[in-house]
Amino acid sequence: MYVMILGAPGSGKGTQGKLLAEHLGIPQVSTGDLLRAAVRDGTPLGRQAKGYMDQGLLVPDDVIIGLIREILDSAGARSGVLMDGFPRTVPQAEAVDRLLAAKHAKVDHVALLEVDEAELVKRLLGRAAKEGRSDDNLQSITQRLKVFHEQTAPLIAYYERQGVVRRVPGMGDIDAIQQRLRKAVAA
Ligand code: B4P
Repeated sequence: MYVMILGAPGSGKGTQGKLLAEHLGIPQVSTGDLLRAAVRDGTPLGRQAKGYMDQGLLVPDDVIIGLIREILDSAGARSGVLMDGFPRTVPQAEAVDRLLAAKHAKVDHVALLEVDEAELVKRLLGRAAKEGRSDDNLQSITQRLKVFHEQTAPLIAYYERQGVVRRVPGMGDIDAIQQRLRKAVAA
């Protein structure tokens, strides 16, 4: 099963994705986590990505598509993956479709977490206070929300044409949201 969690920064992709992947028995893969690990380890990928991430910009598609290919070709991904934070642009989505088609697979569900903008900012500033992630500051958060509306939101129409979008209200209690998500991908 190939499931994608789509939502604005702070919508709960990472939080909910982890729980949903455990429930479905498939690995959760987050491009954000992989990029942050690469930055921490000072790899060539990390050195390329850091400036974009800190400014709240997307890392260029050609870099990410190589990473997505590695993820989908990995042994752990054979029976499915929960995609957290990717694809984030239409070219990335087209690449995912091509790579899955080569395995006679497709994206089964796109769970769209819907959260008010004021709540998104509140959550990310809350995480900044706790974890100090370098892109959780007001300037970068504002930029990430703009990037979401301009570059990632068009994916909703892209996947609606495939009939796989499941809209899930993402406000409120983490467990309640998880129950809604489980129902949405079981339908
Ligand atoms: P990501 O790591 O994907 O970061 P994110 O959008 O901020 O979401 P995240 O999953 O971390 O947070 P969540 O909503 O779960 O990307 C970071 C950067 O990496 C991007 O800006 C970009 O530069 C780069 N990147 C990643 N993937 C890319 C791609 N495919 N292409 C190009 N560039 C890419 O949680 C946020 C906070 O809310 C947490 O503190 C959490 O505890 C809290 N929270 C969650 N649910 C809650 C709830 N129900 N109530 C209260 N708080 C809640």
